[in-house]
Amino acid sequence: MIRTFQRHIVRKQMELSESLWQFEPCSGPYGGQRFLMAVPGCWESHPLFADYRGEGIYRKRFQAEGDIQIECKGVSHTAVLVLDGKQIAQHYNAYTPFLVVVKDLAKGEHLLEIKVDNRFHENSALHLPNDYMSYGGISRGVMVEQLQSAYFEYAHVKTIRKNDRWFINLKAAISVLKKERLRDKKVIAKVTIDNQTFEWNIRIDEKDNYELNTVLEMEDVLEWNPESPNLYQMVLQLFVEDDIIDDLIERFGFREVRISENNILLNGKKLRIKGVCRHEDHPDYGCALPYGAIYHDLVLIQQMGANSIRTVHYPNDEIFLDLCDEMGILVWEENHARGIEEEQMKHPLFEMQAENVIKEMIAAHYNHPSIFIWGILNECASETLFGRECYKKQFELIRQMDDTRPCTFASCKFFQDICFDLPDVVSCNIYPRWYVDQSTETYMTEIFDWIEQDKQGKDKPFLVSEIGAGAIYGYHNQHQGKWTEEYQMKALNEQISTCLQYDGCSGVYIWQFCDNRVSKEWFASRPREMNNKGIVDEYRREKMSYAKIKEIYGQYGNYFD
Ligand code: ADA
Repeated sequence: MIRTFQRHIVRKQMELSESLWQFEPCSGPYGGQRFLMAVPGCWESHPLFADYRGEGIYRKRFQAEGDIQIECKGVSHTAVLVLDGKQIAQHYNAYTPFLVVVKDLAKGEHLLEIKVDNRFHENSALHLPNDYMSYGGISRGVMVEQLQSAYFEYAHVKTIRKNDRWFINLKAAISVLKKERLRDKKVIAKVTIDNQTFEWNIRIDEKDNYELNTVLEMEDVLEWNPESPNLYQMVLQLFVEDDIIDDLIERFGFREVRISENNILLNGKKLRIKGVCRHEDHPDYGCALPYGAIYHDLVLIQQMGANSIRTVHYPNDEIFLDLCDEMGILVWEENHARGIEEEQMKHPLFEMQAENVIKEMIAAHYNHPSIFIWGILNECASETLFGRECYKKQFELIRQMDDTRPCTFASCKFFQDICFDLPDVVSCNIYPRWYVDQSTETYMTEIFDWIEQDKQGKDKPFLVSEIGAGAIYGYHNQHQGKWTEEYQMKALNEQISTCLQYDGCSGVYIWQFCDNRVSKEWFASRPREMNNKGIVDEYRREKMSYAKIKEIYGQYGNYFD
């Protein structure tokens, strides 16, 4: 499964995932042997490779002819694509999609090989030993699509609210593969939204790419919000004379996110965030959670009264985003980085790799109404001048690509941070009662006082982007000390209640939804090689905190007024 709705009726698609591929590890005790491996999936889900860090080759045969596009939604974490023995693409980073167009294939069977690498190699500036696991494998869907002489590359919909009227700004791109077949022909792209249609006449000349940019006013709009997540479809069809040669279906929602003074407004109302941070992680599936397991997480989260998820610390699978769109869950989506210090940010490939994640993330996820904010560079060197330059450049890039959403970063450098003037929303990761032996009230007051003095982040909305405490599922002791379920529950009770009542705080993200595996090269002080601050454990069994959070979140609505 690639998405939760059909994206093409005319364009022929073939999913290569949701099937077994041949897998050959390149090293280790099974190096050179062949196995069957589920795609999408992580090789860690196979008992023989539960701890394999290295390279592996996946192979799949398929039938095709002519011009095709191969899209990988995510390969963890470095991929080299080889088709019929010839390298056609290379991609770094587990968490963003990439595609390659291959022209003039002969009719018949073709062999796709994907060489995957999950080692922390010297060319990897973002995948590092860390407080989460960098798994190995083709962890998201793979699709082959048959292309005609021209096709839709993308369509982005921006919804604009002006004096209670709704407009959409549509940007779509067409790519031409065979100009000679289209020259002097009537080429029309037809866009249908609801019952409005718009036609765009294209004169094919020497160019390979054509861009449409138009604004349409929409009547009787049903807004998207967490209470009523109304979704609309936009159908794009490409005609040559009277034949339809390509199509693209996109889904979006009418909603506006705006910052006003120190509030985040959703369709004009002051939003209160009751959130959780969530890693894509499960002992049975690694980072490749199937649709049903993602849905299960979202139901647990929503039933607990949360209205938002922060995708720590990387962009998530589009199935997750589709479900959030449908279920009305607000998403803080962030680029890939966690705790990268100045020295590591100076890695010669850091800037390019981080920017690529931003570019691929925004291009692919632009239309999801659930995403209400972009986050970058969690807990990186925002206390240094070099770090500041990186934050600045990345925010500029985001704003250039998307001026409809605010942006932020989660800082742990407050009291030294020199970047709070850069984001639209100031966010801090805080751990009173866990790493810091202070009450939440005292700690929050110190931070607010510092922001007031520092002035850079003053008068901006403020979010607690992480707060929490560890607990091992089923662990109790007489004194209810750290790592017991009781301690976690007591700490979270105080932390969350304080944040939600704190004047000037727009909301809170609990660290974290479920326990997650950490890379063993990093494990630090983590029992079980897991980050145990989940309010459910890795199998989604509720710790005592879950019911407590449900009680607290249940007392607060989605808005401040
Ligand atoms: C950080 C970090 C998380 C996690 C957390 C913790 O704030 O952003 O990824 O490591 O701390 O559990 O300590």
